[in-house]
Amino acid sequence: TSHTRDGAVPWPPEDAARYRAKGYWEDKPLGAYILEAADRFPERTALVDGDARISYRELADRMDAAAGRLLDLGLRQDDRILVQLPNCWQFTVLTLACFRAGIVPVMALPAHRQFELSYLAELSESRAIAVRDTIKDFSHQDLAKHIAAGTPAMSHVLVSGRVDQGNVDLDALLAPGGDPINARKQFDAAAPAGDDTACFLLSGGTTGLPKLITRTHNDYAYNIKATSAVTNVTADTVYLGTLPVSHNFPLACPGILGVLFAGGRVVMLPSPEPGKAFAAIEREGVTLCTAVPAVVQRWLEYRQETDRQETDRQETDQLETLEVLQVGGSRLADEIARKVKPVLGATLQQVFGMAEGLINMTRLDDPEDVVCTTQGRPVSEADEIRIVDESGTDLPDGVAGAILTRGPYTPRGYYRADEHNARAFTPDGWYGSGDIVERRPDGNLVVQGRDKDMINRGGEKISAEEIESLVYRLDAVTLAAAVSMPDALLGEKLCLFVTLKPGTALTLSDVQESLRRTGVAAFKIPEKLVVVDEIPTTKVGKINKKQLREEVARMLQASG
Ligand code: J2J
Repeated sequence: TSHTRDGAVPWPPEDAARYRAKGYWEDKPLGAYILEAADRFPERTALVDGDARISYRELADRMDAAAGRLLDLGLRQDDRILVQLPNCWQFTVLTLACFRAGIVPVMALPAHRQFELSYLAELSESRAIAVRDTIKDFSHQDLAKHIAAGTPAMSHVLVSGRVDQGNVDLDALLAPGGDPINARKQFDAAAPAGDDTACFLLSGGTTGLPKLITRTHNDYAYNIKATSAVTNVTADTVYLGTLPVSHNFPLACPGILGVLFAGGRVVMLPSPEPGKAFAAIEREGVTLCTAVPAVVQRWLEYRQETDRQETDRQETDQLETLEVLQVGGSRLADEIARKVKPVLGATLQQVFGMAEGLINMTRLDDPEDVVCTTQGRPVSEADEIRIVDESGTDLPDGVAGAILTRGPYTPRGYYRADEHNARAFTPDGWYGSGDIVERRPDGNLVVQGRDKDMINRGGEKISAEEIESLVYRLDAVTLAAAVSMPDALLGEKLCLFVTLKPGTALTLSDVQESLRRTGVAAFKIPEKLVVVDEIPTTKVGKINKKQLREEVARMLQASG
């Protein structure tokens, strides 16, 4: 594989040429799509966040003005900004301004802490970090200052809210500018190329720390267009973004960006709490929303509860406008899937996607059996899929195996990760996601499991290896194994098995406290600890995680 100078892995030239010839890649930067929408619908509302309402004209104005101010700070094309913002209009405007200026946002999660942020800042050589001052009493501003102090390349801390001296006022940076026409000319002339990196997404993490995924303007634009077509996004679409929007799913599948490309309206909400989400759906006339299965379950329960209380449903149907509910990120149980239409009144669209590229979706007009029991099929005719056994031999339809994929929006390697790339990609560029999938004769995929060492906690991915390596910092621990345990709401939670040095003891709160001190995102902290005399191994001497998963499942069942 060849590498560009900055560590991103390009597509081979013959594939790139084919993707261009077919029109998948338009060599148009992401910001240009937004400006086209703004030209068509200047008066329409683009973005809603609480009391803030931003029209397309204002969005375009803010985008270019902010891009100019980023350059004024001394940032240049291909410089990176570590972005850690909650769901708010500032996230969207900053992301668009970065696209416009060719500056690359690194999509960190609000849940990340010192451990993840310092690693991401260093790997991406970020020159700036953007945060909200505080979220739920946690000072992201203090953490950001700390990260900046420890990252040689980082010279700017951008803060939305109460801004400490020495930091940059992000809200002011994102304000509309004085001369939109000139700003636009300037950025049109210096626009990033289609092959340039548009953003860094984070991998779900199968080994060690999360990898960075470089998404180019070309491939991400196509990702957005292809998913928008399948989900039928138009200028009349009203989208509610409730999942953390730095995730690929609510960002671009079709998500915020797809809806803004089309001239629709995006409503940003910081959490999917059903009371607030339903009220927002009613208030804004939301037509499309994205959820993980755990959120769907909460919505179903809430709805059934309020239905019992309301006698006159006609007048109080808060979800009347909701046409499509997209669900993915982890496996949606068939029996939950069957309730979506009858209880919420929206068409279910199952989505099996990954930040690494490939997106599968059920179609809006698929029969109920397909919608409720499969995770759909690729969104593009150019997505290539193979289902293979352990030796890499293709399997027939109906037999579950490991999924491999290639295509115009599935990059050929992680950023600066040669060693990992050699394992995650075949020599001819197929990406193995680690999911075990069955392809039905009708082409739809059913996710049966996975053979990667990851815990999927309600859609948030946790690398077992990452947690184990931190647990080994504890003196008492001789052997550690992080595995998933079943959870009724989240699907899976993290359970830690350990063996200890003779004469030592360890409690769950010891482990939790230690990880918290390390500054690890809260969702990665183990929720159960099992101290054992011996951890079982397989014939080849690896930890037998399957047996451990079964063991903890039995323990939970026995304890009711
Ligand atoms: C089972 N497992 C699933 C599903 C993802 C759209 C939707 C999801 C993601 C995402 C995304 C699943 N059933 N329906 O980026 O754009 C698991 C698989 C997969 C991994 C990818 C999008 N949908 N998964 O979840 O990068 O194991 O992307 O390989 O976070 O989530 O995780 P991530």
